[in-house]
Amino acid sequence: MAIERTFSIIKPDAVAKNAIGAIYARFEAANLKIVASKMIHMSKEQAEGFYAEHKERPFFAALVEFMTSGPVTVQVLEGENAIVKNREIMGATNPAEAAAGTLRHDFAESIDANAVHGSDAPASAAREIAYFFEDSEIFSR
Ligand code: RTP
Ligand code: MG
Repeated sequence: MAIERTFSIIKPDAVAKNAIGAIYARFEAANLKIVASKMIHMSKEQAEGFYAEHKERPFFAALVEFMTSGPVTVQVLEGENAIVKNREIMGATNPAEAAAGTLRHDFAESIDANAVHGSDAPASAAREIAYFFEDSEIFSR
């Protein structure tokens, strides 16, 4: 299996819960390496651009409002099968449906405030990494 990179966000709800370290520990326990990391507070324009694929969806305005409601951490995770592995660690979008032991089961409150984001495919991973990080900010190891 090839080494991949994926893009991850710890969303405002999980940052507010003081869960950054607990979530980073889950990534590391699954052999995903954090090769880039920073804390930001997204602007409305930044969040709208990031979620452009959802622009026509009924939840778009609420999603942008939530994602700009407080600081988040953005990170690049690297490892074997990183994109699918991270989605498994995260659990279902709706925490009520997320399996026990997943991040959304353990840290999320609702489908809106659902603790984490993770890229869903190689093309979106590449786009999302480039949206937040310069190549010089990523430290492959
Ligand atoms: P994410 O992009 O945040 O990793 O989550 P995802 O792939 O599991 O879900 P996606 O379909 O990409 O939706 C992005 C975010 O929009 C919110 N959402 N709300 N109310 C709703 O029906 C609804 N559906 C999606 C969620 O916060 C989801 O994470
Ligand atoms: Mg998504």
